[in-house]
Amino acid sequence: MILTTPPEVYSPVVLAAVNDPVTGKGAFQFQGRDIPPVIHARPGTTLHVTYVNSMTRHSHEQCVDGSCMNMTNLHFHGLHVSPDAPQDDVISMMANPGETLHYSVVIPEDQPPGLYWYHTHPHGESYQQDLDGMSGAIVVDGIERYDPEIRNMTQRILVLRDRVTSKHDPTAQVWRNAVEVSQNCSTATEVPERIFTVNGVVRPRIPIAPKERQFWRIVNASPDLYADLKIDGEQLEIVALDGMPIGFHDPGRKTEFANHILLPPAGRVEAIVTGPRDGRVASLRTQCFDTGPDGDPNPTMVIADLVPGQSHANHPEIKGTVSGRAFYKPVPYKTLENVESRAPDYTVRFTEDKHGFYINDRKYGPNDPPMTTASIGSYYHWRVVNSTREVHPFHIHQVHFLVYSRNDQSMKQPVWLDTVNVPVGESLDIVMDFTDPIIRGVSLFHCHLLSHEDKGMMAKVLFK
Ligand SMILES: [Cu+2]
Repeated sequence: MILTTPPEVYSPVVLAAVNDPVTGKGAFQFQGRDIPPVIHARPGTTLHVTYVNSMTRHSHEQCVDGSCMNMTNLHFHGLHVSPDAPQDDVISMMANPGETLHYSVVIPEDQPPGLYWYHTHPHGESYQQDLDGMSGAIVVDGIERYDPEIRNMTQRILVLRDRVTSKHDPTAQVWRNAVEVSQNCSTATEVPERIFTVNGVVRPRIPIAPKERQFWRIVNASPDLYADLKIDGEQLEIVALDGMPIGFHDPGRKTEFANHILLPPAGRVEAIVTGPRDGRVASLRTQCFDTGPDGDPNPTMVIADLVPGQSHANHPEIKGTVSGRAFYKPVPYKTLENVESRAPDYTVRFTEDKHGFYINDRKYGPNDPPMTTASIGSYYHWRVVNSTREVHPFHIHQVHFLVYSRNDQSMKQPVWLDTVNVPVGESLDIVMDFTDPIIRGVSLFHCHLLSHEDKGMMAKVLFK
């Protein structure tokens, strides 16, 4: 199948959570179809989303504490917005079946333009809902101001999700063959059961003419698969990571070439892709990723094929361009040096045992007080330590952070992200940007392997 683009919409959006009548799986319904839209937002506007929980009272799916309860809500991943209701609040805003939530999310004028995403975030049920595909892309318009060449390119939005190919499913091997799943390639010992889909399709074809340059915006919406993306014989020219143009804090940095890019669950990359010059078919693949001895298998597979051809057939209709100049936020060198060189202001330690998953030895409880407090207006030095035998992607709501040191070794090219993989047994040092008063309130940080989050690897932070 040729890759298709989901419907693209602006505020206001009406979205319903439903269950598939046959499989019982959760799904997002938009304008009568089970295809989650790409939500566009312009900086400086308010995004209104009416979210109707039309799921059944009784679920056939299993969540952490038995049958899922089908409660749900929305998280606007990566947006620098308020954590208070009716905005990006996943603690007190919760809809049981039959209830409706009304979101009005103020997107700041200086929100980095790029690719974000929305997904459900009910503690204890996040994993199953995300695995079922209750997620979608958000585009904050205006990225072409950071690289004007993008204006004239075909844009593609690729939402990577999962298809479960369990051993009990007779078609499982067919699917695994279709995407050329490798044998297990890491120290994880279980048999791989997942394959990636793109906008709901297994291994779509993406038309691109020889030497044509297209702008691809990719979100890894899987609850637990890593995507170490590469294209046969071609480099990715990276424009933005986790929604933030790489020059956002450093106007001197434009685009950067990479042979591959690791997207942990929730990670995004926006890159210029060039069609193979000799007109051959190339594939977008994920490479083997070793999740550690206690991790899940994460084998190589083909995600999509680049095929020679004209691209306008599935051209997105909405351009999403914004007039005016690009906004930059350089952080003074002295400020960064000061924050980076002092002892950590806060340390996050991931641990696990057979009873659960923990941050600083505590399992998350919805009624817990904040585990830490931060003063708005400052940069903070946080250290994230992984004391387990598997990887964990660290994510904090409301802000981006600068990853500058790994195991006490300064990184050559520090990078701003909102979700970062923390390797087995390692530590990362990061600079948190808590400068914007818009984030005031109680927010969350957690592991973005959503089954870990459901089992307790999450904590609250109070921004005051
Ligand atoms: Cu984890």
